[in-house]
Amino acid sequence: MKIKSYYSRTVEDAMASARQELGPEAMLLNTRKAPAESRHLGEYEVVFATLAPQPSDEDPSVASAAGTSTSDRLSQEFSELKRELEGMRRALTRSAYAPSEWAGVPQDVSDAYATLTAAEISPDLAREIVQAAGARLSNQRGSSLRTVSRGDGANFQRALIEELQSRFTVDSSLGTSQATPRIVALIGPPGSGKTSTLVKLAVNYGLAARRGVLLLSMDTHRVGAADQLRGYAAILGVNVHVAETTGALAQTIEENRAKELIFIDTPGLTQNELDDEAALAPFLSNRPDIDIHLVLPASMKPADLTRIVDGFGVFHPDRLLFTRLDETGSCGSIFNEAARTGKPLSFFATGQRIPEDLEVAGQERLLDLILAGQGGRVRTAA
Ligand SMILES: Nc1nc2c(ncn2[C@@H]2O[C@H](COP(=O)(O)OP(=O)(O)OP(=O)(O)O)[C@@H](O)[C@H]2O)c(=O)[nH]1
Ligand SMILES: [Mg+2]
Repeated sequence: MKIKSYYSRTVEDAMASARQELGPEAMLLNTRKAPAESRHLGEYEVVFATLAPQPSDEDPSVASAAGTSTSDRLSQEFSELKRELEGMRRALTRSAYAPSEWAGVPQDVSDAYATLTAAEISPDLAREIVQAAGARLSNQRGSSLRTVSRGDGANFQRALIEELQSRFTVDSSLGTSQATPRIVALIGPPGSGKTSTLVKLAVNYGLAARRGVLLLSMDTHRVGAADQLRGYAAILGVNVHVAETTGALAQTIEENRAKELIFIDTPGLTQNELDDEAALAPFLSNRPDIDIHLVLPASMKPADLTRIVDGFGVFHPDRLLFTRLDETGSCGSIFNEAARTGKPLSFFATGQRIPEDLEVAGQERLLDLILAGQGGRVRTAA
């Protein structure tokens, strides 16, 4: 294997030289700002590996980092690779932005775009946010990002946080009014974490506060689904009812008006099954006293998530509740959906432990997760 570095004014130019010389099979190992000692060769360095040895290059802008390939050399390259991974991700994302749009734009601004897209905030939304943050800073809507002066880094980042915060809301109250019983239904795709989150909520907001709690299961689809809830209920010493029909559900609610909190578990529905559930969606969405939380895995691909959120629109969910935050490093899709739908975020589930792995959804928490890609340089304002 041969490892070779290419230097140029931009990442794109360096990559073009490498591809031209090494061909399409060459593997990109690293992209970074060139270290000070080799900055004279070009501002950016891209490192490629090829299996076949390549003829040496006379071009002074191209420096060979190969030499005889020893294991020391390789391990050095790989530890370097690890350290530079975050920088590479940002540099590559930055290079996805149209060069004409970026020309003259300060690094803080392009870094912000890179961080947002690396967190999987959709590119269009990320661009809009970065532009709006620039406009916020200069207080002129539609003004160019180039008007953000280079010394404005901290102010720009503050404007960025304000802009992000202005685009989504959080609300972790349970129920649609303070009147009791407060009734909460969890809906969502199969396996998204509805039942376990429902139990976490029942423990944290019912049992821990010594409130009268009733668990209701509409999940008669899957073999053993209601038993799963019964099992938890038995451990917790809480009542559980299984309702086969929406009529039975309504009746059980009426019979339990003395309870303070009623949690309704529903079957996990695929896109195809959404249409089959003719009765459940209109029933829930026509009951203003039922607070409907759409339970979604944060680890899902953004496009799939959008499709699922749209599919569950027939239920008119009141809030979005995200699970599996522990399983993903990119929480931008939570932001995408909260911003796109305007629905408040209610809770975050962060693991399998019941009842511990549940948090109220916090604006600052989500921004921390999204901006963590900036290596801690951007923190949410205290
Ligand atoms: N890592 C992780 N696992 C979770 C989280 N929430 C739930 N799970 C796990 O996901 C699996 C499915 O959880 P359930 O609560 O049964 O999901 P569900 O939405 O009720 O599933 P269906 O009723 O089949 O649609 C279980 O193994 C849970 O322990 C979370 O926040 N993080
Ligand atoms: Mg379930």
